[in-house]
Amino acid sequence: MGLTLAEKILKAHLVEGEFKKGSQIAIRMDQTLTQDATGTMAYIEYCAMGVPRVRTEKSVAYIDHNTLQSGFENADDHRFIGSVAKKHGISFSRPGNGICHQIHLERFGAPGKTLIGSDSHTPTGGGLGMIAIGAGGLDVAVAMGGGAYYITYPNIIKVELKGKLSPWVSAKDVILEVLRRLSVKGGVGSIVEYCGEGVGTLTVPERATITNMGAELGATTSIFPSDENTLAFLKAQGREDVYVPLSADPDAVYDKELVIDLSELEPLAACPHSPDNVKPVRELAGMKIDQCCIGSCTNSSYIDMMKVAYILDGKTCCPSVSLSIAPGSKQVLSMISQNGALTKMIDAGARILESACGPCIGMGQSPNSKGISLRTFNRNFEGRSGTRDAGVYLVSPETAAASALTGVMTDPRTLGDMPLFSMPEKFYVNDNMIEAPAPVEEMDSVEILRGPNIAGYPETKPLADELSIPCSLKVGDNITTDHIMPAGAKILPLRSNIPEISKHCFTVCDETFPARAKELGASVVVGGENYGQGSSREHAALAPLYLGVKAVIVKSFARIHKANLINAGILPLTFKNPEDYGKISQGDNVEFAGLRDTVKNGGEIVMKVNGENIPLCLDISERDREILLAGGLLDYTRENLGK
Ligand code: MIC
Ligand code: SF4
Repeated sequence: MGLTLAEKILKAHLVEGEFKKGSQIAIRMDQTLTQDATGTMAYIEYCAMGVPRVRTEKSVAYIDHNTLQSGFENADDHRFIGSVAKKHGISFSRPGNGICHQIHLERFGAPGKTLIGSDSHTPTGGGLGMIAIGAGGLDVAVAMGGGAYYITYPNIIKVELKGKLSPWVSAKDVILEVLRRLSVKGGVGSIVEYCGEGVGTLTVPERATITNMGAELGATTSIFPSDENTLAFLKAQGREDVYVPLSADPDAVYDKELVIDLSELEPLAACPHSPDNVKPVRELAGMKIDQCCIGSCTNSSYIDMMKVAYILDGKTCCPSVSLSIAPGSKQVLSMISQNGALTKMIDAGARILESACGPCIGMGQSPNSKGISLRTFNRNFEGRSGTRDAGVYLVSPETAAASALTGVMTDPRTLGDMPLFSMPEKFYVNDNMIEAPAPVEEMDSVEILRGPNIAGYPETKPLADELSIPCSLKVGDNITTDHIMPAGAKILPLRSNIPEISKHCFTVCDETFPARAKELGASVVVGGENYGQGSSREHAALAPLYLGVKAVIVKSFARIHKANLINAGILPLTFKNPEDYGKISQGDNVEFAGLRDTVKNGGEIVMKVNGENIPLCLDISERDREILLAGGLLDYTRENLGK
């Protein structure tokens, strides 16, 4: 039986486990990436492990999230990360160099390699034919130390692309169509593998837009074959030496198949407040808008920017619309400045932002009250923009630029003929903002620069055998990590300080939660389906850990968040009978007995609430059981390094 492309790469990197569906496998990671909002914690954890130099082929630390320096905190974090990178063998991408995923695609990604990143959009690298997975900082720290990454052998979903995109329809519309069909839960436990004749019509940056937003499907990762377009991209980046052709075997077997005819697609938009709430732009046309934001790791490539500049050329954006543009990297910004495209944007009235995440993570550019914002980003969760009652629509750069001119949602197909936008034969390469690590003989003399806002890892304890504690919070379905641990300009600077950031935990749902949980000392949280979807931020587990949350009991979990809970030593439990969700209320006391034994040996966990026994499942691997017993991955790793 043939193998899928994903299976081929996983097999070549297998270090432990049986290569069969449902079993846990350990994968060697060739590369790692971190960004600054998750990076400080990841490097605090890495340092706690005591491995002097990273054991990967390539590790890169990017600064791209917390670039709004309205106090000393973010700048201190940048310096800390830079110094750790220099000491321990990690390349350091300085602030201003651009968004981690865009740069990694340009300068470091390579077909056939594995990459783990402390950011959920790490699968962007799948556009180059690599297995690129988002994870919590601690998993990335372990990978930097040479440890494997553990996943459940995934299902493989085949998406066959046919035909060719029509003018003004773009890669964003492809992934929005996949989201429309599969939903934000449709990719859980799966790798999405693209194939078919339509693949050859898409450039690497377009493929990367599609794999990037595979994160919104809940997928483990997404991947495209490596073909002549991959070679052309790598050649244009001066990196053709890393090219290898890769594709699935013709007789590969998939768990699920989907066919998308590219020529039938039309411009789409994900409506508030979920990336899978997708409608044709045509149906929304004429809706008054207040803001357009173009950029993010999804849509900030050179070609995206060239399309936008073409649409804006010689025009002025509508007086009632604020248009901001953040080119994805210094490479993209330099190129559009050299060829005059940037001038066209500036002339049209665009507000040019630094090459960074910016508004995507609520770092500025929050919309006006009840504002309608069109964004080329990947997430439109409630409140993420920084304005609680804003309505965010996720659209392609073409739709955003066309709408910025008219002031209403506009189908870009009304723009007339579309010229050919082709990938440059040579990208402008200048890696001067990527600092090399110190040579081995000098690393001891590199001092780690730690600012006063950088606190340590929260205290952990081995798993208790018995618990009798209250439910401090009950929430509903599709709770995102932006609900659990909000981001934005005010809260992000606290990412290195768990005691401080925990004061904002769950405040989107209930402002009184942090104080209540802290006072209770120990409690459980109850939730519905797809709990913890969205980002990889381990702070959504570390803040609850700090506040004394011992178990999270839900109908189902999103992958990265469940792993982060285990890493933090918090029990991730699911209701055996989903209707039991109704039997527990906030404030109820819950009791567990003989926990250590059941966690160790498997079997049903019983929770006693209101005199009734409620059966719960703990669907995790042997290793995860050991991690929970030890009190989290850091303790487990220390114990095992000791051995
Ligand atoms: C996001 O898009 O939500 C982030 C900010 O990039 C996160 C990481 C973080 O919270 O720092 C992600 O996607 O993992
Ligand atoms: Fe940055 Fe937004 Fe991409 Fe997250 S999704 S890495 S915040 S640009």
